[in-house]
Amino acid sequence: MVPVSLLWLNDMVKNIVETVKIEGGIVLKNVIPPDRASTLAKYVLDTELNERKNTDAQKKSIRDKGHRISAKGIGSVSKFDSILPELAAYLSDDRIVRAAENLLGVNFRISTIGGLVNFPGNQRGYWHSDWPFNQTVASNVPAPYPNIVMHLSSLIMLTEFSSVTGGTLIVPKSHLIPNNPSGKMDVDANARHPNEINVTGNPGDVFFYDSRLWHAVAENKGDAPRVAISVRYAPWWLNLNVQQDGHRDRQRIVLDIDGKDSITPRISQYTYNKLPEKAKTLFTHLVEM
Ligand SMILES: O=C(O)CCC(=O)C(=O)O
Repeated sequence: MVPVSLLWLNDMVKNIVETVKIEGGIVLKNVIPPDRASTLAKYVLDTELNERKNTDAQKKSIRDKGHRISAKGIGSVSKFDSILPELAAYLSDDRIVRAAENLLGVNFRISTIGGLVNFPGNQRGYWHSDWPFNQTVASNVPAPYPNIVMHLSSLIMLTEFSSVTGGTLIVPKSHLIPNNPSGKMDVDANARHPNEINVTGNPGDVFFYDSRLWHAVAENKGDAPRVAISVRYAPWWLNLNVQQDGHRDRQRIVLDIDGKDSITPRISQYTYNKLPEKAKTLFTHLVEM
């Protein structure tokens, strides 16, 4: 007989998969215990401050090439080595792994991890879909793209997401449109959308969505930073080399045309060895060679 807990998980995974397919995304509750979410938020805030000089220089160099990146009042983090074993345990939550496997197929893997700090009074961002559908990025899937789940995104909420704190703005069901406002289309990327809503949730919840879903940074009207970690998932067959520093695919497809890109840092063998066993396959391709 199948244990009741497995039946419950099967139903839950079915609901996640269906909701992502129909609505474009879903909030998964309590992926991280609230006290650990608050410790991880502190890590992201401290690391943002340490990395700020470098990050600002990188963003400036991208803007100097004429590309649009980020919005005023947004900080980011790219290094997670010291917290990766803990984070990886949450990322291999059964609900996420089973839903991602269902949507992307076996051997799916992590494409990027990034920390996000939206400071009070930050600027609203532009409507876009995530890589590889963001048309401002050199390594994009050109619109009109086919109706296939090709990449998944998630936002781990480390502080509260609400209409006050700047919970991400989304347009439900927009993942079914074969284009997004980061490219040429008849929708103003900077304007309010009649169907927009804020993603809401508590520290430790995760917004899990099809990367095609239109979304934008919302204004944080609160008095404390809104902190999140963005984690994205790719099927085994999607070329992630374009995000690898020093790889010839990145050189040809991105750098040779002065295109906009982003780099996914590699992880050390030492950090990889410390990851929980069930999370390792998500990271194997990122281990330093
Ligand atoms: O910080 C947010 O609410 C949205 C982040 C975002 O736009 C992204 O990760 O692409």
